[in-house]
Amino acid sequence: MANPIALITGVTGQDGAYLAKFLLEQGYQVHGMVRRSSTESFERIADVRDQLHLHQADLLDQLSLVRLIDETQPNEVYNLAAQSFVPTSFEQPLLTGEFTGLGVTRMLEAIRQVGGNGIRFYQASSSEMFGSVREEPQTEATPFWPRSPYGVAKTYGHWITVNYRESYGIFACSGILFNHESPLRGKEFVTRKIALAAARIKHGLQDELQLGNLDAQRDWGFAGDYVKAMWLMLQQDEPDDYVVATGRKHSVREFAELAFDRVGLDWTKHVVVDAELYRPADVHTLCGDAGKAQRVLGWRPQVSFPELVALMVDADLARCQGAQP
Ligand code: NAP
Ligand code: F7E
Repeated sequence: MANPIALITGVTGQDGAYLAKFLLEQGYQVHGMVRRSSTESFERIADVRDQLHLHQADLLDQLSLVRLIDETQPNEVYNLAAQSFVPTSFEQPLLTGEFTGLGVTRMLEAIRQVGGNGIRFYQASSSEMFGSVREEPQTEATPFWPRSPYGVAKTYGHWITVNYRESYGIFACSGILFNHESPLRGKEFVTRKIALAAARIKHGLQDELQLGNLDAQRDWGFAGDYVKAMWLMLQQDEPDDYVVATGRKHSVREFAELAFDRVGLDWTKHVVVDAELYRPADVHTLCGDAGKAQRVLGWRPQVSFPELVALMVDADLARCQGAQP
């Protein structure tokens, strides 16, 4: 039998890189959608780039998506591309709505027009949809109350995925993933920002780390574990929606304490709170119940919170070796 074909939008991002490597290991022919840029941003996929088929297209351009599906004829589409940074969504709410919200409809329409019902579709939904949480822990049945333009756009993307499944019989799944991190995480997200700063301070490259809301709590897992849940969703007999989480929450303060401990430093001597980094409306606490993913998919997270912090700090320590101030 021919190798299954997967198409990943957002292949240059954190999850795209982990998913591409995982699917290659499973024997897939992997296609990645990249947008045109004057400088390439392929660092995260550099080690597998020669095994990937990359195509230029953009979530804003319907025709490019139709052409992409037509050319690649995928069995599975993983829609990971989005404007994914919450603070930017307050600065650029319209663009975030276009990429992160309407972009999902454009992908689904391209599949419906070109691919019929044979293509399996994964939508990267987010715990940010729970926002001002109605209950704890959050499950697939917890009502949404998003607190940012990003969360609102993701909520739209979630429901349009459900709607295309119900209206047109597309095998469309929405993974409601809680925060997941790794050494490939973007430097602006709080975990990577802390890990990198702890490493740089240890190496004498900086002295201070400015953070916002230290009390915010998140259910943080490892991205390498979470991409397996995405794939498992598309291997089931029926499409459905799943929460993917560890079931444990920790504060930003705890993350900082552990990260600085890892390099033998006292975080209170280096972290400075900057009110500018507070959000117009923040999500104060998130904690997911992945019981359904465990029961139906047989999925469980493998990397614990202390292991995740250590993994990230150690990777940044290695990157900082020999760096100039
Ligand atoms: P990420 O590192 O920010 O990657 C986002 C990707 O989207 C990048 O490859 C980016 O390409 C691409 N992209 C953005 N706008 C695009 C456009 N207009 N056309 C084509 N590509 C575009 O995000 P991530 O952490 O890997 O997350 C993957 C997905 O899961 C996102 O949808 C995110 O919102 C969602 N999610 C993430 C988490 C998490 O904790 N990581 C949790 C829940 C849901 P460039 O390289 O060109 O910028
Ligand atoms: O913030 C607080 C901040 O930016 C986490 C995205 O992947 O996960 C991510 O969204 C918390 C917030 O992630 C700083 O106020 C304090 O409460 O790392 P973050 P996020 O907003 O939770 C969800 C699931 C997604 O779907 C998103 O795409 O940390 N915080 N001080 C800070 N946050 C940042 N970025 N920088 C700070 O200095």
